[in-house]
This record gives sequence, C-alpha cells and structure tokens, in this order.
Amino acid sequence: MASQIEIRVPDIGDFADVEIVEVHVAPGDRVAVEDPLITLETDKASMDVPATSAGVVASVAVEAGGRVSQGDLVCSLEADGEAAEGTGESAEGSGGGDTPDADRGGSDESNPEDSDGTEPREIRVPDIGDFSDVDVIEVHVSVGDAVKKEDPLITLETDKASMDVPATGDGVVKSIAVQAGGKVSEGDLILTLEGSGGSPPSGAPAEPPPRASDDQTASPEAPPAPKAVAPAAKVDEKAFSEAHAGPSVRRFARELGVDLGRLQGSGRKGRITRDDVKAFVKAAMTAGPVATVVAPAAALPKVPEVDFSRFGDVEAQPLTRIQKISGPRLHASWVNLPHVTQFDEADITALEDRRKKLKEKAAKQGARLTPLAFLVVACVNALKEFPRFNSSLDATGENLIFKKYFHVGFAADTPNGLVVPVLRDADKMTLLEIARALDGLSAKARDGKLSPGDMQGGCFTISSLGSIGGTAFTPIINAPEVGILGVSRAFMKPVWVDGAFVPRLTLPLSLSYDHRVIDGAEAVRFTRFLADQLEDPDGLMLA
Ligand code: CAO
Repeated sequence: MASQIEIRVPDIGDFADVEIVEVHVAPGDRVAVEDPLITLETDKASMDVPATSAGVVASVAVEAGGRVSQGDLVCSLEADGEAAEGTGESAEGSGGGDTPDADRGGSDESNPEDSDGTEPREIRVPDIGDFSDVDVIEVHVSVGDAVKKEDPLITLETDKASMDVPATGDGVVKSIAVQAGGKVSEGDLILTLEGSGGSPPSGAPAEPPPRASDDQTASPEAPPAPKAVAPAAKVDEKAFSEAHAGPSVRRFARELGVDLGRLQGSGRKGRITRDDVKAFVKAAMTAGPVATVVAPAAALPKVPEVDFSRFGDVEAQPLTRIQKISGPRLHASWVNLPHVTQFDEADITALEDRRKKLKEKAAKQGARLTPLAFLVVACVNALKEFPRFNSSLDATGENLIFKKYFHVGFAADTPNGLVVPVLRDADKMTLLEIARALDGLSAKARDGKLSPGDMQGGCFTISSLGSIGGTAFTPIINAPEVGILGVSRAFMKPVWVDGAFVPRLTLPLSLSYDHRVIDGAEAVRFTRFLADQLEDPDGLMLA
C-alpha cells in the first residue's frame, strides 16, 4: 500500500542555510531509493539528498536557489509499499551515511596550538561522515609548494559527494603521503606542512601551481569553447574534478563517459546540470555543427596488433617526417568532417586540343602547361561562383568565415610523402603564371625545399592523380578547408551525339566536401559549373 511520507533535509553537520543548487525532481516523477532529490552546496562541498524510499513525488517544497537547514521539508512522496526504514524521510532522520560532514571539510592539523609555525605539522583527513576508503581524485599540491589557508590540498570523491580538503593554515609542503587514485579514510595523513608559508624554500614556486581550470586555454587538448565533443573521448580527470557539478551529475557523467571538463554549465554560476550532460550527449550523438575538431580517436576501437614476423620475414621502416605530420592531420579530417564525395565528368576534348597547341609556346616562355593549370583557373571561377567552398567553419563551429582571397593548394607526391603547396592569389595570375608557379612549387616539393609559408593559407585543394591513372577516388578534405577536387586520368568515352557515338576525351572529377557546410545540391552545381568551364576553353581563358 502506498503511503505518503515527507522527506526532509538530513543531518548535514554544522551547516545551516545551505544553498540548493539543483532540484532533480518534479511532482509526478517516479524515484527509486537513492535517487538524488536535490543537491546542496557549501563553499567546501556539494552533496545530494537522496530518496530513502521508492515512490512518486507528490509535491516539492524547495526550489533551486533557495536555502535549507537540517529538518526542512524537501518533498512528499507517495511511497511504494511500506515506507523505507532509513531515517532521511523525516525530520528526525539522520540522512544515513550520505552526508559528508562538510563543516569539517577543513583539515585537522595536529597540535596547531603548539606549533610556532616552523615545526612540521601533519595534515590529516578530517571527519568525512560515515565514509571510509574514499577516492582521492586529485592532489593539488607538490612538495615545495607554498599554500595558504583554505587552499585546496586534495579532492575526494564518493558516489554521493565530492569535496576538497583545504589547508587550515599557511605553510610550505614538506612531504605528501597521498596520491591521486589512492583511497583515504578519516585520520589518514595527507601531507606535512612547515613554516608559515611566508617564504618558500629556494627553488619552490612562490605561488601554488595553476589548477587545471586555469591552464585549459593553453592546452590544445582542452579548448575552452566549444565544449561539445564525443562523449566517450578519454576523460581529463583534472578537468573533471574541477568541473562545477554536484555528485549526482558527476555520477551521471561518469556513467555516460562524459568529460565534465568539456561542458559549460547552464546553472547558476555556471554550474553543470543533468540537462547539460544530456544536451552534451545529444549534440555529440547527432554530430551537429557544434561538434569540434577535437579528435575522438581515443574513443575509436583499436585495430588489432599483430606480430607479423610470426607469418614470415618482415622489415620495419620508420615513417618519414612528412608522413608523421600528415598522417594525424588526414586522420583528424577523416574522423571530424562528414565527408561526401560527388563524382562528375567533364568533356575536355576541346580543352586538350587547345592545351596541345599552346604547350610548345608555353614551354618557350618557361611554362609546362598541363591540365592542372586549367583546373586551377576553373576552380578559382567556381570558388567565386560558390563562395561557401571558399569558406571555413570557425572554432565554435557556429560561423562560416568567408575568404575574400583565392589561394589554391595542390597535392604533390614526393619521395618523402604527400605535401600540399599553395598558389597564393591564383585569381590574379594568368594561365602561364599559374603553370610556372605549379612547376616551381612542384620542384621545390620534390626537393624537400618548401618553406612552411609555401604550404599555408590554402582555401581549396586540387589532388590530381591524372598523370598516373585511376577512374575516381574519394580525396580527404584538407581541413579546415571544406572542399577538395580529385582528378583522375582523362579517358576516351563514346558519347551519343546527334544519333551517333563520338569519341570524347573525358576527365573524371571527384569532389569531396564537408557536409556540415555544403549541401549535396550545391556540390553537384559546383562540379557541373567546373565541367562547363573546362568544356569551354575560350571562356576559361578569357576569364
Ligand atoms: N589525365 C591525363 N593525363 C594527365 C592528367 C589527366 N588528368 N593530368 C596530367 N596528365 C598528363 C600531363 O598532361 C602530362 O603529360 P604531357 O607532358 O603530355 O602534357 C603528364 O600527365 C605528367 O603530368 P605531371 O604529373 O608532370 O604534371 P601535373 O601538373 O599533372 O601534376 C603534380 C603535378 C605535382 C600534381 C603531380 O606531379 C603529382 O604529384 N600528382 C600526385 C598528387 C597526389 O599524390 N595526389 C593524391 C593525394 S591524396 O593521397
């Protein structure tokens, strides 16, 4: 039989008037035993008040932002069956072992009165309620660090609460007895402090080291914004422990593999709520435009390691320097950008006639005229016609940056690996200037003499395998560019014209594009435009 019970704030140590930072339930919600009802936060700890009985919430007596003390009504519950034993459901209840004694979150120094400030003082784990063997998730100090009263020394986390153990006085850390990943109980030694902290020993930093949250912006692995990435990516434990969230939200995030350090809270003072975690997971699952270029590779299943020598003779060769650089970039683009490849064909019969006629003349002027030079001109015209192809997503993934310049990169095969030199301001060059620049940069690439500047600033890339062969391929976008044109070998194709097949020289085009930025219809318009350009050499050269 269901019976209505009142759930009240249990014993929360010496605290009174504690802030409610989150209310997790609403009337009508079904809760199970131990489900968090509200989260309280003091300046030292945050804690959940859990349901001590399963049932349906009849009414909620508190709201986020409000304050409560021991015995205050949290909610009434239509409890399933007999009301649970436990005491948290009434004013007399103690709240069982769920409540860290946050007032004592401050650390105990042994005999502080006796200390003259120069004797080493032991700092031990204070009263942490009924908990024992609690996880140390972070140690904030190192030997030699000067700490001030109230500086956090370590962070402890149970499945119900996380709490800092702060220094209760100034001093310099002489030795540390705990480590992250270890477990502690009340009374365990944390560290010894000596001196009053006024002057740290030589070599010691004058200030405590920055916390993880301070140096996030400097870390390429943990950009401050946008915060949404794959939820299963490796969790940055430091950032996780620093995140402003209550125990139940932490537990929820742990269950889903979400790195709280990557979320921005929508709650008061930036607090991360359960809804923030849900929204984060949803964004990651739908791979929306907020997904960032943060490699989720850590979450990918691994390729099995094989000892090839078990099956025959082998020889190991290290990757070249260029391969070591380009490999991760290609991988980053492959896993972060939703690639689609649009195939098309251009009739280049007339263009090839024209090129052959011009080739010798061009050679006399120091230019080797290959189809690639014409492709650069056609691509510049297409980029002008379809400016989204000449754009990039900004770091937030919410804005497109349109480039008003036309720097075209081209993939070059070199003995050391793939490089992409860039033709700057290709729109301001004549066909012969483009041909000469392509040749000059290709020679530099082959000789390994490209400077970093020769490979920067590209807006769009052409990868031409036409001199080698192939019929089509799916090039990987040179991110943060949004498109790349693959070109395969031109071939003779019988085309039905006016009642008869006629041979036409046909150039296969393979355009890969970032589907977050470009729609399929726009992509095929782009390749059609390119084909039209290449099919009209006069127009192309006039342009
Ligand atoms: N179809 C048929 N023939 C083609 C062609 C095509 N699509 N493209 C070029 N050719 C011909 C050229 O016309 C030239 O013949 P002629 O001397 O008779 O004119 C011949 O092939 C050799 O051209 P090339 O390769 O010397 O010059 P290019 O301008 O076509 O290419 C460069 C220059 C640097 C792009 C090329 O040497 C190269 O490195 N290509 C490989 C790019 C690559 O690896 N892409 C893959 C990247 S992803 O892994």
